[in-house]
Amino acid sequence: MSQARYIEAKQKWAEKQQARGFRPRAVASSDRLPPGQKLTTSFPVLDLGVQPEIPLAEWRLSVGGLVERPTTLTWDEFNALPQVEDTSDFHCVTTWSRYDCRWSGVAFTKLYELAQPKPEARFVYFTSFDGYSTNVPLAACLDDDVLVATRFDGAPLTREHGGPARVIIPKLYAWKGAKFVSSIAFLADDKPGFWELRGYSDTADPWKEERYQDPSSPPVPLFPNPEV
Ligand SMILES: Nc1nc2c(c(=O)[nH]1)N[C@H]1C(S)=C(S)[C@@H](COP(=O)(O)O)O[C@H]1N2
Ligand SMILES: [Mo]
Repeated sequence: MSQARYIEAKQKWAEKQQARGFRPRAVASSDRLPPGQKLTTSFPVLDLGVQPEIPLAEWRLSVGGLVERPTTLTWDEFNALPQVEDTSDFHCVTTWSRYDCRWSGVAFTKLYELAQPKPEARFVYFTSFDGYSTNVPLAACLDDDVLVATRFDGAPLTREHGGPARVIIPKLYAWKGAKFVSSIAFLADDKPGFWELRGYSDTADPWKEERYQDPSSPPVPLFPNPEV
């Protein structure tokens, strides 16, 4: 499927669910699997039809926006930061979940500490090398299981799963974790990302089944997303 048709199909799906008045299911299926999810042991690949190839010598991660110390890290500088490992479950909005994903990389809180966000910063906007973007409330990024991961299950992160580096936010649906991440911006106001502009939830809590925007809430302003 072409990229445009894939995006259109996924957007139509979200619109249909919204039009139907999608309502979260009341009960989780177990204490580990969020409601409406099915467990898989495979690891599906979801992207926009592009898996950008970024030579490590050219890779940069910029951390900026409302911060005291805007920073751009090279691959070597990034890898010289303290490394952490965390095992977490992965929940995709298209209803598959995968347990026990072992990620390692740099804790989001470490990047937060380096850049020193100003008190006005309340949202985080991630941008990727494939033109993807996603927005997350800052509070949700400050859990100690949130990482910019460069390794998965003990091996360097493959390109199909978002290498050289991707964001992992285990407590939210996986679209909130930008693969091929290139920049992290701290913002005062929320700014919808790629799927959030196309009907997906802003907050994306899998336990509350926040898959789509609530049709009764005001629509997200459809300003053109400059990254795409
Ligand atoms: N840059 C980028 N990040 C992305 C996506 C994407 O298309 N591009 N898809 C998101 C979605 S919808 C999911 S479910 C996960 C999929 O990660 P995986 O391909 O490693 O399973 O990445 C998320 N991050
Ligand atoms: Mo997804």
